[in-house]
Amino acid sequence: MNGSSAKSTRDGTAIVPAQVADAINQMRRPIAIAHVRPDADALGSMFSIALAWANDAVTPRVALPPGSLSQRLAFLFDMADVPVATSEDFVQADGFITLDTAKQSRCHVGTELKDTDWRKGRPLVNIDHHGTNTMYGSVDWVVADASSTSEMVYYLLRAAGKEVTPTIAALLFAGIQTDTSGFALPNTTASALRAAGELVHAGVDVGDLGERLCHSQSRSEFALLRVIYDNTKVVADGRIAYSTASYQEITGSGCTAADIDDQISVVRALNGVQLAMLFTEGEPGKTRINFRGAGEVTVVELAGRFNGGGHSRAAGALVDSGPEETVERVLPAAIEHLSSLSPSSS
Ligand SMILES: [Mn+2]
Repeated sequence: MNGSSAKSTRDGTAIVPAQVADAINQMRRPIAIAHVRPDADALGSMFSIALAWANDAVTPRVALPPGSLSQRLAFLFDMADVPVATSEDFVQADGFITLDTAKQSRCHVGTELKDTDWRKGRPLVNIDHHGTNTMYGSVDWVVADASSTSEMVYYLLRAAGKEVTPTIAALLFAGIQTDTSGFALPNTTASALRAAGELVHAGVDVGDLGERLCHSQSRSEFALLRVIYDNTKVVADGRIAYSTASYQEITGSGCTAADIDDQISVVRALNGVQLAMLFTEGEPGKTRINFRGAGEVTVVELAGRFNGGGHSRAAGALVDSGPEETVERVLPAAIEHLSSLSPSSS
């Protein structure tokens, strides 16, 4: 199955190709890797793989360069308590498992290794749910219809006969819950809900996890949201909304690039908005664009015009310009994209 995606159906995540567990089972010193600016799905799936495969003979590590964790998600790392890969571990590793990461250049291996050939021909199992995945693994398991990589990992653990401990269950549930925006997006399939239900059965404290994920905003995150509300603009007869946060505004709120996560939901929540965008300058002169589409409006093509990618209705891109200049370039493209999809009736 090298270089080819597993056949998927709308509810097909539970069909796990045997090659995936077989390839991981051959590793003794694997490193699990997720994407830069890891979200709960990236962290939950990465930590769970490392925990599930650890035993006396197998010593998995996770790639978690300094500064990776947002304030909000740091508790997932504390909960998992997994060993972090050192540069020596990258030398010693006999394989890699990448999670939730659409292309190899997005792998979060740290600045030291980023531009090197850290993989050095070793086996790499690529587990992901991004339709834009470039199939860069020696084994690729990509299910674009899966709600989350965490959902896929749940079915993988089940197929591989691994124990789903209460800790693993909580980590995977966090990934499914956040990637479905609290079971509220169209990717909330029966398969996702079944996985979530079985994870609750395995010991998730749903109330506690929800409290930590949804009701534990720091004052600095709150201050950043105020900026994003303030900067929101609505154009194209109310069909496009966007907001910005400059580097000064982000740091002025007491936040860092790691805290830019789901703030796009502020803009996306406006009634009538079909295409939402958020422009955040996490480091000076570099702007991350989050795109969200509602209903029939897909955004992955639009993100692709700026070298980005993702899911059909949730995508992102990173460009080398400040937010104002980026808005000037992207907004006309967004307006054109929307009118090509659904010509305005006016
Ligand atoms: Mn994901």
